[in-house]
Amino acid sequence: TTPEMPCARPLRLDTTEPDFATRFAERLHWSAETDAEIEARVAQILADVRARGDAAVLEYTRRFDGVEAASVAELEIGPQALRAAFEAIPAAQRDALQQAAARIRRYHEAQLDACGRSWQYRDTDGTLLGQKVTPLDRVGLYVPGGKAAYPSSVLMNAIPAHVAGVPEIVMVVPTPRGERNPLVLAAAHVAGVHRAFAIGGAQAVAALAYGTATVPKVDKITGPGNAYVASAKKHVFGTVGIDMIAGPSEILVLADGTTPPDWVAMDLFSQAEHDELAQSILLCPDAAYLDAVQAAIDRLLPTMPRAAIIARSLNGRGALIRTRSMAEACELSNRIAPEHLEIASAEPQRWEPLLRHAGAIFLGAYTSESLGDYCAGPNHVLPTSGTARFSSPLGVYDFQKRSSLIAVSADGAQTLGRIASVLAHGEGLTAHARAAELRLHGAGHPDAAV
Ligand code: HSO
Ligand code: ZN
Repeated sequence: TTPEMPCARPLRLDTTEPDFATRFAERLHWSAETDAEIEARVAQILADVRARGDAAVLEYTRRFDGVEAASVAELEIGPQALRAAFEAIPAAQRDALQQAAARIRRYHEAQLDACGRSWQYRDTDGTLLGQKVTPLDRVGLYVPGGKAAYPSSVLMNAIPAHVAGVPEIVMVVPTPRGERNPLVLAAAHVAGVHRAFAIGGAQAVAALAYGTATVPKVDKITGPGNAYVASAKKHVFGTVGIDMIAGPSEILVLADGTTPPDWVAMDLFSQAEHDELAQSILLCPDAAYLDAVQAAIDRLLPTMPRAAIIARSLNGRGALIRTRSMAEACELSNRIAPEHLEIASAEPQRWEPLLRHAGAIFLGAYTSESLGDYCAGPNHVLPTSGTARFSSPLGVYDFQKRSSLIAVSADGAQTLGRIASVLAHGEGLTAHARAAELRLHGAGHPDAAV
């Protein structure tokens, strides 16, 4: 007997139905439930690593990953080992990694030029104002182990850090039973990771956040992870910076019916195959086109190795929605603020100006999200669960910080001093007022008669 082939029937909705709003809201709903038990265990691991450093990291690594080591130093994967991993993978994979890395680097260099540089201007009285942009000193990159390990995510996290000028990128990756993922190590080599450790989980996050004798303390931790890692990152936030805590991945396709239905079906699958909680939504004004995509889903699903996950994702969270028009589809998309937004249209440029909230916008039938996931150049770490309303893709700016620069001239101190003095008196802060007034000509200047 062959195992039963799953079938995928995303919810069919129509914006003209009276109960559309409710049914749509139900389908969108997702909440990051925090599991109290996970929180408690993570808090304990963090405290333990903070108190006992390497010894605690070793113990948890033995317990959770089944890796025996005499010291954390033994768990370091040196630059030679990263290079060796790169050299051992097939040439086609080496090439693909390098070409993807070059494109991702180029994109993030453009980002650095456009919005990652220091700037300043001068008032007419000579006062200089500006902002100085500097890279973080050291960042930690968390890479999940096992099935969830994506070499492409190593590139997407490490390259912007590198382009930002971060001098030390420290990667941690769990190696359950000592199994190292060669592609992850090869990607680390290509992306310019400086140090790597075969540790993971909350204990690795703690080691990076607090530092141990062997693992250096970093200033920020980025990268995806399971519930324990997410909880650990939330806990250490404040001690170090963190990137966003991502929810399940999502794609929204806006279709005008001109893209082959198979292409759209496969793009919905490619999101769904990540995770049964992933969300794939198609919006189109043409009901016959939605039928054609459903037919493509039915025909293509049995050919997919991950059919079971795809089916669970599409049945549980997917939707094919008929809208009154493309304009209405754009409005709906803005309300969702999807992580990935494909405009599967013959005139993507016509709709793009209407689309305000999305992590990444993919224009035209040829722009599959998949190309963006790996190698187009933009980052694939994107805001999920509607957070694209207020946040942005991971970028060079996440590995930089800004300092204000102020250099007041003697003339400038006259104008600014009078303003500051008035406001300081208004706030009842006399030292502030005096500090400004002392610098007024004829007041407290060392050359002036008192
Ligand atoms: N779509 C994922 C990224 C990814 N896809 C990695 C394949 N590998 C989240 O943007
Ligand atoms: Zn993907």
